Formats: sequence, structure tokens, C-alpha cells
Amino acid sequence: MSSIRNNWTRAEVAEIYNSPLLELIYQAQTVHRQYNNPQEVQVCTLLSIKTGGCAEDCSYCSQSVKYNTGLQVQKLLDVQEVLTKAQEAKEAGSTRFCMGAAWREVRDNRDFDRVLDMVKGVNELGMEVCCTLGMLTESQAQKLKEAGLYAYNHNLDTSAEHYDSVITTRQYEDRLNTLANVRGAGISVCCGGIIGLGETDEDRISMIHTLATLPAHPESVPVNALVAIEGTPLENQKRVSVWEMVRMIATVRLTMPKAMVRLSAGRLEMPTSEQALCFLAGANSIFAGDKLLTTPNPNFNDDKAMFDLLQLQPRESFKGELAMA
Ligand code: SAM
Ligand code: DTB
Ligand code: SF4
Repeated sequence: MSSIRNNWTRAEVAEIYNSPLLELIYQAQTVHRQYNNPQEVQVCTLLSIKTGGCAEDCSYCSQSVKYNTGLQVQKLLDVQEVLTKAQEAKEAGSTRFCMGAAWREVRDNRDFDRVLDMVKGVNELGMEVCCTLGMLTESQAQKLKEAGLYAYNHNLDTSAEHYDSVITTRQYEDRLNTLANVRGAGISVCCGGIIGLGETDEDRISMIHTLATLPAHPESVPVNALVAIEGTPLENQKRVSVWEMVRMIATVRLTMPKAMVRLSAGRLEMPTSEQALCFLAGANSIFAGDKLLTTPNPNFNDDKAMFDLLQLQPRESFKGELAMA
């Protein structure tokens, strides 16, 4: 059995990433089976609780104030509205509910108190509750934990080397600090990135290397394909191919065997056959529901048909915890 390692060298990650594609898929599926049930796929739902008007300049994002994307700004939703959506997601089969806010960072104000109430409420529904709210201090992470937060999503997005060409309003170090604050508070870490931002293979390898050599691997690693948004600097980026997604997912699976690897943004354009390849390469989590944060996602019926066809089972909530208990 392969072991969990945090001392990967960049050359080792590159060797995995560059191996012949079918061999890579085979190796990834083999390791996946050693650590996880390959029939099981986690179903998560996203909700944008505060949309648009963000001060950051992330060049892929529909929600930045710097670009004219035609997005309708929406201030922080009410707690009850969010809990209704969470209940609907639960009834549709989701076990994790992730709330996203277009904030640069969390501020200690009434909006944050409202988010803490949302976290409490979703937790009480028996779902794994996740947030993605931008940068967090140690004490904010602690407050989220006390409210019942299970996981926090904060992506590295790309390599340290490529970061400045994608985002200029914050540094890679800022991301790593927030991740350390989340980990320090005992919250499950969800951290991955996006491909299709104009990065090289070396950048992809570098990002996976950074993730796989964190003091502890993230419990979930989302792999997003860029959803090119009109009005952003990346509007004309070419769509990534399934082979690029597969190579990325398989390398993440092989270097971080226990992580939930999420086939995140980009599923709408992927036929079931392509998604099946991603599951073979070790992906075991998806976002369900007809919207991601601001862009469309496959509908409930199409995903149900895919689960039926591939005979996949939705993963129950808090499974990691139960296994540890
Ligand atoms: N504002 C917070 C932040 O940036 O951390 C939380 C929300 S932000 C939208 C969450 C993540 O969604 C980003 O880090 C990025 O990885 C992903 N994302 C955003 N827009 C995307 C797009 N157009 N295509 C693919 N992934 C995207
Ligand atoms: C992640 O890695 N992908 C999700 C979630 N974490 C927050 C967001 C995808 C956003 C896609 C573009 C949009 O819908 O605005
Ligand atoms: Fe703001 Fe997050 Fe979008 Fe960047 S990715 S512009 S921080 S909402």
C-alpha cells in the first residue's frame, strides 16, 4: 500500500504528472481503491450568500468590481433564506452545503455574525457545512469552528509563480496564512485550484506540489476547469480538455491519496463519458444543483441519470469523522 507523504519533491510530482495517460489513470485508480470506496461520490451544493462587488481582481471571476461582467450584485442573504436552500439541497441528496461570499476577507461585523448563524443552522440540519469567505484571521476561524463549521474552502488557484499574472490584489502568502488559520482551528481544509488560466504544465505541477507538501494534506481538493466569463481578462481562454482534467485529477489522487478530489467547475460542458474518466482518475466528489456560485451547472435529472448509469452511490455525511471515531 502506498503511504501518505508530505515530502514529495517537485521532480516526483512532475514524473507522475508526465507519465503516459492510461498508465496514470490506472495508477490513480489503484491508489484510490486502497483508500476510498470507488463507487462512492460525495455530493455537495454551493450557494452564493453574497454575490458580486468584490474588491479583488481575480482575473477569472465574475464577481470582481474591476470587470464588467453584467452580474447582478446581491447583498448578504437572510439566514432563513439560506436554511431553506440548505434543506432543499439536503432533500435532493447533498450531504455538504458550501456557502460562498464575494469578500476579500471576513470582517468582524454584523454580516459575519449572520454567517455564524447560518453555519449553526446548516450544521443543525445534519449537513457538513462549508464556507468560502476569503481571508480569515485565527480568531475568525475559531468562531466559525465554534458555530459548527466543518470545512473551509480557500483555493491556491494556481502556482506561486503564476499567481501574480492572475491576481494582483493579494499574495500567495496571504492564501497560505488563511489555510494555516483554518487548520489551526481544527476545521477541515478544502483547497485546490483552477486549470485553463494560461498556466503551463510546470505551474500545474508546482501547485500540486505545494498542496501535497503542506504540513497536512487538505481533506478536499477541488479541481476546477476555468469557466470563461465574458468581461474578464480571461474571457477568451480556450476551454480545457478532459485529458488535462484527468491528468490533474490523477496526479492529485496519487500525491494525496485520502483527499476528496472534487470535479468542480466545468462539468456542464462534460458529457457523462468524460466525467466517468475523471472518476476513473480518482475524482470522488462533485457539486450538484443547477448553479455553482454564479454560473450554471448540470441539472438534478442529468446528474441522477449519471449516478444511475455509472452505479455510483452518494457518500454519507461526516463519514471521515465516523471512520476516525
Ligand atoms: N471570495 C472568496 C475567495 O476568493 O476565496 C470565496 C469565493 S471564490 C468565487 C471561490 C473559488 O471559486 C475561487 O478561489 C476559484 O478557485 C473558484 N472560481 C471562481 N470563479 C471561477 C471560474 N470562473 N472558473 C472556475 N473556478 C472559479
Ligand atoms: C471551488 O473550488 N469551486 C467552487 C467553490 N470552490 C466555491 C466555485 C466555482 C465557481 C465557478 C464560477 C461561478 O459559478 O461563479
Ligand atoms: Fe472576489 Fe473570490 Fe472572485 Fe476573487 S475569486 S474576485 S476574492 S469573489
